[in-house]
Amino acid sequence: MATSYFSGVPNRISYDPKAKKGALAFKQYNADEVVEGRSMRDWLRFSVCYWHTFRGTGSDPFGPGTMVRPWDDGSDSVGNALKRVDVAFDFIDRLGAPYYCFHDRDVAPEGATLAESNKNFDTIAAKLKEAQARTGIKLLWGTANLFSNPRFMHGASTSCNADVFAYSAAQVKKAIEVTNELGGENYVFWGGREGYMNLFNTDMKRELDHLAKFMHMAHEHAKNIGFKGQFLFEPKPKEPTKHQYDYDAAACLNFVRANGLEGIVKLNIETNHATLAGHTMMHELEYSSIQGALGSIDANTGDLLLGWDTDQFPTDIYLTTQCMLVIMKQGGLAPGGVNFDAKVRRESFDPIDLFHAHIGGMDAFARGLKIAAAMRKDRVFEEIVSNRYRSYDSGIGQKIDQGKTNFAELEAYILAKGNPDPNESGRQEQIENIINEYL
Ligand code: XLS
Ligand code: NI
Ligand code: NI
Repeated sequence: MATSYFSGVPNRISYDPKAKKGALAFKQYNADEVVEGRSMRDWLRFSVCYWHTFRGTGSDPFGPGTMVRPWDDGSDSVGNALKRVDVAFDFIDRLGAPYYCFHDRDVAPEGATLAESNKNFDTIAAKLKEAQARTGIKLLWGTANLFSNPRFMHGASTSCNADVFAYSAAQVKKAIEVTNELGGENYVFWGGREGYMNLFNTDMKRELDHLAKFMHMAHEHAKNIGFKGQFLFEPKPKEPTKHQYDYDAAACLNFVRANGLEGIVKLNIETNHATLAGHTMMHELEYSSIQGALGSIDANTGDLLLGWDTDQFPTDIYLTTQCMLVIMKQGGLAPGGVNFDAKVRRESFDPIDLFHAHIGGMDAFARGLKIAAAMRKDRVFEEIVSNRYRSYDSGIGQKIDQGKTNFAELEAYILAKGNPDPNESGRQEQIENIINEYL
């Protein structure tokens, strides 16, 4: 159902590499084009996020919102929320993105009580369900906003206030149920304020224990209602708290293992969060992937000159190529996807900017996909890497790899040999040049 708010935008953004520069057309993303035996649509599984795209106002710590959104009356009424669903689905449909994501409170207004909030959520969910059926757009993941309301000032499941823990459980219970009702393929836990501001007033052990209990109860409830979606933790090191417990992939996976959540929770890795943690996106992806825990990604990028989570749209082909190399190596992300947890900048206030932003992000990822596929076809890194570790393919190296040696044998080996074989160059500059030949 086309609304009147995007006049001048085609009903469906097309793949048209010859369109003029800056046109509302994809130059790289051709949904049906097959890359390594799979369509681009299926490799990339793009998702539009409701919070930034339909609720973002452009406010920042220094000033109020700037966005011009003629369909939105600015109120937190159910009527306004219902109207927003029509506009959101019109937008996503024109874009041709197969998925969307939301927090409970993005789509439906919070009421005076939890019962009222749940009622609002049900009203909007019915409309979302109808819009999904009409357009074929699907829910990649749902989540709960456990950080905006002042009740969450000390955290949600890690709050010092047991009633807030209970409230959070009730809210997540409902959010999982609605996600299930809408056929959501995943459910995300981003620990909004699960962390601390001050260690002197914090019982860290107790808080982490509560977080683990919360996750087990969430899993139990999901099982009870037959929710088949994947649970995902979204690591972030700081902001809003000074130290979030889900700091990075390593901290999350340690928590998962320490609390018997293996096989229950995977990770949703976000670029800007990786940067804030002092990692590259590629590091976080690789680190989770090698442990079978890379479930989905929040595709955005930070600004290295601004210290916060600016959540800009990804346009850097080098970055998207790195992402796709790791994603392709593990055979894709499904049931996860590439969610644009990204917002237009405050100065880009027109509705049309939302299209330019998403088209740019989708094209950047499509181009990254094609570049990664070309590199994989030539087996560039595969050969470099296997050659680099070839000393482990036979002899003493093979014994080490197979766990068939010990310190005494290794000592005898090296004493007899005198010195290790000489090292070889890492050839980093050459590798960087090779990468540029593909870009
Ligand atoms: C905030 C997070 C958030 C999650 C969903 O920094 O990225 O938007 O993706 O709660
Ligand atoms: Ni995110
Ligand atoms: Ni973020």
